[in-house]
Amino acid sequence: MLSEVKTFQKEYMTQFEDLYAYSYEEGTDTERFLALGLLLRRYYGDRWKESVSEYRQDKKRQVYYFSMEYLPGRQLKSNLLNLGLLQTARTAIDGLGLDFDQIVRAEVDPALGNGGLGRLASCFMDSMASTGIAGNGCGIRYRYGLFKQKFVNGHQIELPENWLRNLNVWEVRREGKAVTVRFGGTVELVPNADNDLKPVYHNTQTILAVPYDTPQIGYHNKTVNTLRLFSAEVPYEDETAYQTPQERNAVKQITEVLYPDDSNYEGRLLRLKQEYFLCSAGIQTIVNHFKGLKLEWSEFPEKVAIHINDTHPTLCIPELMRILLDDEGLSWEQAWNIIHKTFSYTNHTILAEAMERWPVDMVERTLPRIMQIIWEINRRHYLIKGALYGQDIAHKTAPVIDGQVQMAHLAILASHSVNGVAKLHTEILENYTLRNFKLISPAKFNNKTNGITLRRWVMLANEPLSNLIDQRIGKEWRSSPKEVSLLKAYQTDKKLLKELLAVKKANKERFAAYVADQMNIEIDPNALFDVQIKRLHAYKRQLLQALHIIDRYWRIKEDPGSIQQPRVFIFGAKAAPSYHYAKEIIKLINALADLVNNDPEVSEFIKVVFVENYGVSLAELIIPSADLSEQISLSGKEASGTSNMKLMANGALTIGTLDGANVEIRDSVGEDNLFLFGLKADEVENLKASHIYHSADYYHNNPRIKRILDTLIDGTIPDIEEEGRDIFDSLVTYNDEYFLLKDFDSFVDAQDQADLAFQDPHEWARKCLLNIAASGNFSSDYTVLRYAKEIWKVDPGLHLFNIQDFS
Ligand code: 26V
Repeated sequence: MLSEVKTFQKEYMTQFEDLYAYSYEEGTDTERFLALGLLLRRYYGDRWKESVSEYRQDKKRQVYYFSMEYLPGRQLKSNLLNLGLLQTARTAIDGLGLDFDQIVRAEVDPALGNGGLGRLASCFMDSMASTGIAGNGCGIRYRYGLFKQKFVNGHQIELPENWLRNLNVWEVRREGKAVTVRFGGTVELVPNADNDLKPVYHNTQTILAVPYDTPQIGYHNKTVNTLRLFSAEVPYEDETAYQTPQERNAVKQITEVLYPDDSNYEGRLLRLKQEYFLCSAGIQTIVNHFKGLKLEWSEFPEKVAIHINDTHPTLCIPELMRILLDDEGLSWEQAWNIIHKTFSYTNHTILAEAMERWPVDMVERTLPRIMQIIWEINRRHYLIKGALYGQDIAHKTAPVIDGQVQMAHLAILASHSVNGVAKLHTEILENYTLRNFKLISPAKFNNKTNGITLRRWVMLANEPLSNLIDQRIGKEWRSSPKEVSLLKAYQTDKKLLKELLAVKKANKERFAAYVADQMNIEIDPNALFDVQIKRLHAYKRQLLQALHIIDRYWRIKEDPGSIQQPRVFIFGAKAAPSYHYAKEIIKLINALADLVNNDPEVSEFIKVVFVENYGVSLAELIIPSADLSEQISLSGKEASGTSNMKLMANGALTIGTLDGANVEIRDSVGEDNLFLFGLKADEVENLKASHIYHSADYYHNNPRIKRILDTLIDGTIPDIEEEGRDIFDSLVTYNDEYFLLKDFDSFVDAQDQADLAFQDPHEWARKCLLNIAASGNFSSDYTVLRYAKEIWKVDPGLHLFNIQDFS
């Protein structure tokens, strides 16, 4: 270790001086970070090369995970951990008189995603490498990530996120592997010498897709996979085609910025272009690789498994059809057969308003050949499925309905596997949302409950907890996550429970220091830290928590002493820029924070903290400090949730509805170790169908609710005239679409129980321990192993996993 540290220090100093021509002592933290990153490249370079060449030489079956979003977080510590170099690097860097943790924080956190879907993709990349699955990620190298969020007078303001302003040390530009992507123009089908129809293109625009590769390093194994992100550029040899700066800019526009997840999905031309750009570039890359293997086309599905993360990359399907038909001369039947064996699709949402649909004329204008292929898929669908199941079913499941391309329909029809992301979600898909598809192809449907990588979310985010676990049960849990359940045996071990509380306290102090420094708010680490961190959306019901805070406010005002347990309500959330209602909720919570935090009578018992610019790095700071995990979506709406798993793994107790993966969390940790409340999914459906819910009755008949809602419009909360009125109306006048008022009393009861439970630290710590012990079940290592076995049919590499572990 000592000589390793010395070598590392020497190499680091040389690396720094080579790069900047002065000593590391004079550098900035960013420079120190960049030198460290560049040094690391030498440590994984060989393994990366070997993994890639092994996959090629052995003609290994590979997975290609297509996602419009990735949220990898900072990569320095993660790469060091997986390489087994974390302690060496820390000792070496600190030994040079630098601050390792400060240097770590100088890395930018790439916000190339909106939320759960993007973070899941990154957990999967880490887990595929760590379980030795030959998995590649395909995505877009957005020039600007998701906007940077600022609060001005409590309102969300969006600023551009220029994440590439410094060198990105992890990526490698591979210009030599660039491919071209065609847009627009017209296409004519002309018979060739064999009398086959071949497309002839006129006036198309050609754009270069340049790949940037980032290594995905496996944990303590030899695997280094690749995340390939494509950037749109003007083709070098075709520069004359883009003469004006406007024309050249239009090309770069395609990968300029990530689209925010909007409450009401609206097809936008640029988004369609982005999606096709990713699909075409990725599929061409796969085809090029496959052609290098010199195999028959019929062997394509044996070598390639393509997974599409939600419907966003669905155009991969017609794009591969296009290449097989037009460039490779396969028949429709041969090509479709290959498609079907190759593709699988994950659904991440059942919200109807988020479903992707594209107007046929827009697709026609932008991607004329692709639209022809979609029409042919549609024609054959009616022919075959109509004959088998009748025209009504064929119509309801068609790829094109009412002049709109239905992305989900296309994805489901073409794929051999369609999965939901938690048990309840999959059941809802099968029985309601996608029931007609289940009818025509029952065997396609399956569930794969989401997971999280414990490496990032426990080992890196919560080193003190990880060390404590090591001390008790050894280190096996680090490569075999279910072994964390051995902790269960210690649930009555007073010493351990005390240590657990001490770790939590230290993490709370660390977050409190951040809040004091960044927001100038003092929070007490002895208070209960109550955390809700996720995209801002009406169905996730951040507003329910806001109403609960107002309730506490009045309880304290009216009867000081009625609330005994001090709490800090912590929020982190971004709202899509055009999602007006979500932004109003942000303003309400910020205004409420002003009211509560500045009222000495109240602030002793309630503090409200809405952190700015929530993302992966902030999550890593907040989650280890949480006591209570808010998972309070309206039952049936949250596909899975993954912050529920991260919080549980860090010893927070869940308060939640039986929604998404909360159901599995309940099953594995036991009903006594979380706080459940509210309507169940079937009760929500029945209530909706019966039309008997009148939210105004709750307002008029429940004095507590009336009091709270009046607070929104009577000036108690400063500066929310408009927002308060709109929110009031949504709950009273527009019948409370997400049943907040219906669930309110049961929510507050559960919150009061949580208060009570928190007052017995020993018992609370025992429940924390049981949550941590159950969290191994939610390792994304198991999730990807299930995908590998049941969907992708790929073998994990040599690794430490026991096959029983994930069955
Ligand atoms: C939606 C849309 C709508 C169309 C325009 C572009 C766009 C981009 C992103 C999104 C995000 C919605 C999908 C999503 O993040 N779903 C979440 O996926 C998590 C991982 O499976 C899951 O845990 C969450 O419950 C689910 O909301």
